[in-house]
Amino acid sequence: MKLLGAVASPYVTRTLMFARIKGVDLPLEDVPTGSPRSPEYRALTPIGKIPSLMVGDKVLAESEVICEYLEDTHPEPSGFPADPMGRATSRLISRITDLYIAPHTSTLFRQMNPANRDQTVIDAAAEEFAAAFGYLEHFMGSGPFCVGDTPSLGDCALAPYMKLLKKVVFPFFDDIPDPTEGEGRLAEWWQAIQSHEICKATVDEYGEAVDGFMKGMGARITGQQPKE
Ligand SMILES: N[C@@H](CCC(=O)N[C@@H](CS)C(=O)NCC(=O)O)C(=O)O
Repeated sequence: MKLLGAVASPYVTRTLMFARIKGVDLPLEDVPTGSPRSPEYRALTPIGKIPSLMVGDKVLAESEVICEYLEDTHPEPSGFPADPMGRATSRLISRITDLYIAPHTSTLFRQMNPANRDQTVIDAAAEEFAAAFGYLEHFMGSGPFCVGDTPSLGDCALAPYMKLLKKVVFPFFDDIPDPTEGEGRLAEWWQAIQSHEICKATVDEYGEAVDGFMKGMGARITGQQPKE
């Protein structure tokens, strides 16, 4: 079994973090020819996105589905809370990340360069982020992690995305404050991620990959250096 993709993807990082907190050995390999758009990779998964999981001659796509497969094939230790409502809540945090945070991150990625900015797009994204952070705080259970005192799927989905926002959104857009700073539930949650050895190491590894990606893009995409 091996994971295809690159660490610079928050979805690849989700899967790696989930495997690591479960103690599952999951080697990571680049996709054939290095491009998810290549015909070689599309022959494996026509979705053409990373990650994918190769198990023998079978291929699975979609980070969430891959995590569920790892859970089914390696049930102990579980990557989910013990009770049904806790498990559902962990999945819900992951869902909120994908449905209400991820789309607005890619929108803002195209607005980083002040020379090409459309303030109405930024205002709309700022409202969506504020709403999404509210959804997370509303549904997160008693912490300090998304649900309870150990990390689970929701943490693995949200933590890389929060790191991405810390790299490409909060430093560039004053209207979108970092909800992990201060006193709220997301601040408590981020502290928990930072104090968990595997979560922190995996998120830091992802952050370095994002730095490398941004360096490669340079001023072409940002038009500026981040403020921090
Ligand atoms: N819903 C997918 C999203 C995966 C995804 O968007 N991956 C991006 C990298 S972050 C990708 O492979 N993009 C390649 C492309 O669009 O050509 C998942 O959870 O696995």
